[in-house]
Amino acid sequence: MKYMLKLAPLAIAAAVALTACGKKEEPVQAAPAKAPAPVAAPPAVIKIGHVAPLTGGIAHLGKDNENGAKLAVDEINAAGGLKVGDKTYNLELVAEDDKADPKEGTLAAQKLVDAGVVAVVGHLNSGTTIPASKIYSDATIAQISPSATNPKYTEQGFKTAFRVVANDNQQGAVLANYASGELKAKTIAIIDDRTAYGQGLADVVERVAKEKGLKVVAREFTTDKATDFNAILTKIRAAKPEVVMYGGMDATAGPMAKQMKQLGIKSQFLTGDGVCSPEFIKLAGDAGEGMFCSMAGEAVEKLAKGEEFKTKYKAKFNQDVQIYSPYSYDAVYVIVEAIKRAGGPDKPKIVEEVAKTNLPGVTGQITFDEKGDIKDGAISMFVVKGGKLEYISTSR
Ligand code: ABU
Repeated sequence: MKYMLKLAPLAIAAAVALTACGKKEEPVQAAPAKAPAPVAAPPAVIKIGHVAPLTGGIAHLGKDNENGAKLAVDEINAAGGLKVGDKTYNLELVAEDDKADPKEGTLAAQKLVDAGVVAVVGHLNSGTTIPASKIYSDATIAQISPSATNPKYTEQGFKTAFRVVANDNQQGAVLANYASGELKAKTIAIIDDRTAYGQGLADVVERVAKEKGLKVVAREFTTDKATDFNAILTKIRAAKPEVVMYGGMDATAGPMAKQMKQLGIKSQFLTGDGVCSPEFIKLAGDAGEGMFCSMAGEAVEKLAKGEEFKTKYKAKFNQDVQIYSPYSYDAVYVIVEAIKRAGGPDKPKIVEEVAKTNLPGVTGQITFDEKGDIKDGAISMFVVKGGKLEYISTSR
């Protein structure tokens, strides 16, 4: 009886098969149970932060910086990821928008720290980079700005603060020397946008210009959100300067150049790196012709890997480099090489290793001094000619 009960389910299955198909079929044998195939663990992820203004008047520059970092991260992942010893990591770029606003900058920095990034590329503006640097310092996270040039950033004693561009002590001196030397000016008017960058750079230009014997015939200011400069430009026209220097960004310099032309101001327009972009030319139109501007680094097209970078960038993003994407690209590689030497994503060790960087980047050889400033920083001069930025010279 016990034996029959055991056979009963098999007999029923056979009968069902016969009824369904009209012919006798062999009962289906259950496959012997196999051990499940091992599932490959997903690769570990290392998060790198990027932060810049992605909204507002200079969002195009923030996106340019972010694109440079993204290009580096994507090419490392496409090549199989970051190999450290016997481990392989995928990189994830965690991008934040600081709106070019100091308060938003600290909020964005805290978000990146909370997200678990091991290092940060950013911020773009000196006005956000400086206040955010305390947050990264407290979290022992390496911060590499690809574009903030105000000297104060690396003068606070934070071991975590680095930049891959020259600073405004150097840039301001080059601009003042250019006004007095190449442009042979005896008088200069200076405008700034009251940001940490714009005002800081204008202050250095004013100091060095005076040392060179130039007469500062007007010192005016605006804001980084202004669109109408007629009141200050009218005062400047009355002072008849040979040169008008502006410490600010391309978003305001473009309309400023247009309004200078409308007011019949014939002075030579001279600006810093925040204006040295294709966007300035687009905004200023033919009023931008002849403007001289500086860049706080090498002219990328003059470097061995510069043209290759520009081609890769255009192919991926279908747009041209604005200013500092090659520098944010290099900043990612500085971090990646530091992670390798640190033996993994150990934040304090990464800080120590970033300080020891000696990397041949797209933007030149990258090493840092004891403050975190790039050693042997370069300032390049350009002029707008025929609707394009034309390289003039580089000084160190
Ligand atoms: N250096 C130009 C723009 C970024 C900044 O320093 O605010």
